[in-house]
Amino acid sequence: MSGKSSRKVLVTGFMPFGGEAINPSWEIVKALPDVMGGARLAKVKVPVEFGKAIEAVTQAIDRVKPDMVIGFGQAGGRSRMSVERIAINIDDARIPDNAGAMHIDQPIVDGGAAAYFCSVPIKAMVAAMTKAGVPAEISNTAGTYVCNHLIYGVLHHIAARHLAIRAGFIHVPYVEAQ
Ligand code: PCA
Repeated sequence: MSGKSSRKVLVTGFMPFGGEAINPSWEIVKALPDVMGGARLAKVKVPVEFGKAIEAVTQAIDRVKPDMVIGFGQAGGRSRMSVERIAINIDDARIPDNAGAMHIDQPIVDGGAAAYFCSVPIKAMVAAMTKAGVPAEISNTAGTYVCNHLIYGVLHHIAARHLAIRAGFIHVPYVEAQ
């Protein structure tokens, strides 16, 4: 397989957490076709665990060598698709992760940048979703739990290695079943 001209997008969704039976972020990713808009999609189901989440996705980045990474995560309290602008270098959990770890006021990367901006066109993404009839908004915080942790870790991995990869993240509301 040469795959020379075909772009690759790594899409990620999370496992259920916090006592839920499903995570809509993975339901979305699972439902996506393997080829979309001329790009080949590679999918990763990410554990809701500090550390392991970053490992799962950065290992997939090194294996797949995508042009773009788009992560999805559940944000129960939100009513629209939230396109995240930024990830900050802090874990401050309200509930333990799926391995029982509870990070409080803990940097994700010691001595790392305070924050990284997502490198996808967030306003164009919101406009495209809105035009398609999907309620969407820009979000200026991805929280301080495993989603922010993952975005920060991925953007740090890309920056530290000077990779030509754009990365973004979308928080999605609960589905009706929840
Ligand atoms: N949402 C959580 C972690 C996993 C998920 O789907 C969050 O917003 O941090």
